[in-house]
Amino acid sequence: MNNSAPSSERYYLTTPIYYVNARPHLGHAYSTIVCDAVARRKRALGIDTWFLTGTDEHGQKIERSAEQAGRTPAEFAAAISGEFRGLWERLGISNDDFIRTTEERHKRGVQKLFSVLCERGFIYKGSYTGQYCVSDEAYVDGPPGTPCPDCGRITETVSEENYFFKLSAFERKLLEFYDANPGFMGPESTRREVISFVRGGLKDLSVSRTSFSWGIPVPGDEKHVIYVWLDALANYITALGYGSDDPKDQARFARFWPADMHLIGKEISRFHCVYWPAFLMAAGIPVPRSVRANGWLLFDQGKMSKSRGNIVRAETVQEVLGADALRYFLLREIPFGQDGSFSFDALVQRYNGDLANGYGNLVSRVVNMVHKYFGGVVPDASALTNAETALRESAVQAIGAFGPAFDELNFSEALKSLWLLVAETDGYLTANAPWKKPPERSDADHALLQARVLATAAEAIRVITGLVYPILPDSAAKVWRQLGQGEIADAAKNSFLTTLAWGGLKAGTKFGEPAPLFPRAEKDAVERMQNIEDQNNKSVIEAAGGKSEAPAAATASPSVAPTAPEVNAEALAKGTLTPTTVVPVDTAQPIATAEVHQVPAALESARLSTTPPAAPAGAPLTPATEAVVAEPQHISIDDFVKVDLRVAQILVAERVPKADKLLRLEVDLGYEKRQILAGIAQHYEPEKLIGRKIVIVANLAPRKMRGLESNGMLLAASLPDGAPVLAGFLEEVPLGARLK
Ligand code: ME8
Repeated sequence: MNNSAPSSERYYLTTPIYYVNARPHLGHAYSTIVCDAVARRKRALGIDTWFLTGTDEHGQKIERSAEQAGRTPAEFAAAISGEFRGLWERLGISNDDFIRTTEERHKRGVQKLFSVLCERGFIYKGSYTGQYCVSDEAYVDGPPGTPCPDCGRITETVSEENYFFKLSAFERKLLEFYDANPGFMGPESTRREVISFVRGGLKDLSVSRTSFSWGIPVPGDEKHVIYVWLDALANYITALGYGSDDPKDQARFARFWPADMHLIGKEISRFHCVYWPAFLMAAGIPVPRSVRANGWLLFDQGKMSKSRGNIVRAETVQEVLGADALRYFLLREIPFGQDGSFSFDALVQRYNGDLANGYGNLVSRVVNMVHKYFGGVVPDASALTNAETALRESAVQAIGAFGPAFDELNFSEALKSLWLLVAETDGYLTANAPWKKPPERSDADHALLQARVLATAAEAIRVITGLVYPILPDSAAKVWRQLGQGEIADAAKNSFLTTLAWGGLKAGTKFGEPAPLFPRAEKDAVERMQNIEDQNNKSVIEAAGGKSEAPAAATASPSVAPTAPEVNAEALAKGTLTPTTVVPVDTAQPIATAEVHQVPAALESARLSTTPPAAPAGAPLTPATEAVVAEPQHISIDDFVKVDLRVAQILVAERVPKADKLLRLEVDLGYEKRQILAGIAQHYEPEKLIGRKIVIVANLAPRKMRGLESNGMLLAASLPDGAPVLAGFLEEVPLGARLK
């Protein structure tokens, strides 16, 4: 099946295309940096490389995010896609193409793929009633109310007439394929999971939707849009030119397909290792050569993700320590394929230890001494001793070990072994101390030693720098210049890694000027990064008019995943919050709110929740009190509309074991059902709540409490004693109605 140009001649690699429902964070940067490092090494090995990334812009999730932000899906997608593109430029990512699934070239290719699947008899029309997770854009087996196995959100029941893909016909074929191609997917845990999923049986897959329109229409039946995963996966071929009549596109497709590696996060293995090869087999297109799944970057104990709100932005690290520091940390710290924790402390520790004090310091010492003792010209290293031979052997070993480890994506091992060479070179330098002339050594002997030691150490640095270039491209470029080697990007174009060997640094080479590489991070570096993140979060919160845990879709206006006010627990405990403060009910704290009929006022006061109260705790809610509290900290109407207040009906209400204050509610918004946790258990009997219509903040970032996810918060007035009174309506209101 894989019969195009062999990998030794060309290499095509891809990142996932990222959803545009929120701004990029370190998790996205991680996968993209891995691909960038691989692409750079391949190019420097003289391999014709094509590196693709892009954004996934269709589907119900994006349509809803756009609606919540008060934008059209197209505007919303363009803004966030721009954020991704801008970040990759800023980080110096060397992608050859960036595909947006809203582009015409993609639409054309997807429609062609769909038509080919129809023509070849793998698509038929049927009807589907089942569960769907909008967040993961995935079908889920189980009865109504089943939570999504991936994200835990309550699935929605969809009942539609759909087109189906005959996935069931590929069960055996896929298993045979995995068997015949053991290198197709990795790491081993992914391989095992995928195989057991397929062995569990494959059902036909619904590949169109009719209940929303933000997608690519099914050719000839435009009320259907193509299932977002079929649409998204096809980016890997449409970006190359699949579906185009232009001979240039056709040539690119013929040259680079099948892909050598789809690099993905482990949670989307099923789509890449099951659906994607099945679609391709059905269409008669070669399947990719490999899929590799990175583990998750964890932060504050959980997967870093926009929905959890526990993100760190790559820009923050870049601003304080530089992009190379981030690349080094991610690739050195996390054994590829495993989950790994990110923390500012660990980052700074690695930066100072390995880069500032390690490699950076070594380069600076040697380059400065070559300038000081030899006028910046590499001396002739004659009369070598055992020490030079030993260092040379270590370098030769490093050259031999680094490539295979890197090519297996064992970046951490590759770097670890290369840093042994850094340490050895450092030790060699210290042992020979070319800066110190003992009195018994003649000037001539000392000059010989200096020449030998500095030329040898500089050569070791050249080897280290050449090898590490794909991981530290900016720093390697600086060192290459300082070593008088010119532009490393040009060297990469000339495939310098194919000939990197000991002995390349010639005597007489003129060094460039010394320049700082990795200035030591001072004690405040962690704090500075935290402050930048806090500042960023604060601006999100201010934009949303409250306190939030969900900074994901930060400041740029269209990207804001609107947030809602949250309890100021400390103030509450001290009894310092006034009754006009809106607080979430999901925090198991007393609730307070202004009258719900005046939602803007409620929100306004939420914004005030962090301001010192003017009224004593428990003071009766009077207009006068409100007037004092309501100092003129106004939010604009634009801020207000970001908060999506909706009418919902309680379907299920039950106590949460071992949590006195919490109720677990399942609520129906008309357009979807979801789970909310509310801190009202001491004031409401669960059974009496069933059927009741309430008001919820529908676009609050999900959060976990007692292991359960809460998707929104309900609004209630807080009586002076802290008892909540749920907001409701005197007239009939339809489910899902928006309060505005
Ligand atoms: O899934 N740790 O897009 P997405 C490691 N559009 N990697 C992470 C990460 C984390 N905490 N968070 C995100 C989609 N990633 C689909 C893909 S492809 C045809 C369609 C990375 O925006 C990782 O690569 O949710 C993960 O698979 C991807 O971002 C998910 O991005």
